[in-house]
Amino acid sequence: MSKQSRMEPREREERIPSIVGPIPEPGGEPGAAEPERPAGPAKAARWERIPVDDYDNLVDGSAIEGRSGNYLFTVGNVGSGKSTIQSSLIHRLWSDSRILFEYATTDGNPAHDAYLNGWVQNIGNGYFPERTQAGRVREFTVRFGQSKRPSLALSFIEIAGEDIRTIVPTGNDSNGAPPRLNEYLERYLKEPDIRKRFLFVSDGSLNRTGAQREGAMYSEDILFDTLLRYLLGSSGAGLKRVEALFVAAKWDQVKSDYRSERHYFRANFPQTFGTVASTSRIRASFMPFSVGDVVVESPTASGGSVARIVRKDSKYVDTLISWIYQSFTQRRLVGHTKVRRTWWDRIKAFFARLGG
Ligand SMILES: Nc1nc2c(ncn2[C@@H]2O[C@H](COP(=O)(O)OP(=O)(O)OP(=O)(O)O)[C@@H](O)[C@H]2O)c(=O)[nH]1
Ligand SMILES: [Mg+2]
Repeated sequence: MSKQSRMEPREREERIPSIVGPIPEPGGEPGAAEPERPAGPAKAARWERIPVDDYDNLVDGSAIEGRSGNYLFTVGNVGSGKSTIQSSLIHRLWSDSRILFEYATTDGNPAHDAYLNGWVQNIGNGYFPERTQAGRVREFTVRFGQSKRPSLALSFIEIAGEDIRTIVPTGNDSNGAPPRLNEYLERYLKEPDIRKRFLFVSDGSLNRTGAQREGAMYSEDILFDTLLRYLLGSSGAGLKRVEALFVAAKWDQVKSDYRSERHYFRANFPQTFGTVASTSRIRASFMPFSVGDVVVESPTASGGSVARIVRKDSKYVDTLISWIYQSFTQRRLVGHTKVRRTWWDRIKAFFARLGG
């Protein structure tokens, strides 16, 4: 991919059907000033959120079989932060001048690029993505790399937590059918020519130490453990190996409760940890993630409150980019940190030495 193949901002802008403001310039420091807002009273100057959820680019299930390529599957509970991580990823790839980046969706539907433009624009203006609606699956492909590094075509799936957590038995599954993931997701996971990597997203705000944690405690652990068993099991996706990055999301809210992300995962994921440690078929890394500084603005016109990103922090998303790129290409992006063997990997090596 040459420098010339990078889409110019103007070209990207023209693809947006209902744009309400300029797209952040590529190369601008995230967290630094986003596009200048027009003068005038604060209320009038505020950019609207682009309603990308209305765009017509849903997976209809007719073309999943036979797919190939590099796919990142982001899983986690409802509201854990999956879409925020994915849109931060696209925003950062888009705006980091050290990276060559382009949209590479193959089916020619302009709504795909418009959707990603909407994400870039929304997060650039401090808006979190809308919560993903259950039953609506979207697929995207982007391509990124550097002039002296291979270009990575990366596909990913946007799916709601509701469609993932159905894998966990509830005890109320009265019809006798085993609990299942969203059907489309299952079909992607069973495609043999798709190279798969996984982000397991944990909601840090539910794992704050203290009283309110009790209700949620270990439910993510059960979800993650069930998913890992599904991915590896012969009655599930039947994968030979699982390469996963466990992400402690909303780290800004929880970091003062734990000495490190290592302590976070050790405290909250005993069952998942046991499964990871007991097999050499899972390669696990882990990291904290935060979009940056978040304020809750209230009340809104509807009486609720809304969270806004007031300063973006690129260090977490850069680590994520490093992991994705290294994991798929075995190469390192220039200027990005090297992803080291993690604590979980080391523990596994220790168990392996014991003959476990
Ligand atoms: N403080 C803080 N809040 C966050 C962060 N990421 C997400 N949130 C909050 O969590 C909410 C849910 O995040 P989403 O990214 O929509 O979560 P999701 O996993 O995609 O949710 P579903 O699509 O409903 O499954 C956001 O609207 C924010 O209010 C973060 O890094 N820091
Ligand atoms: Mg979502």
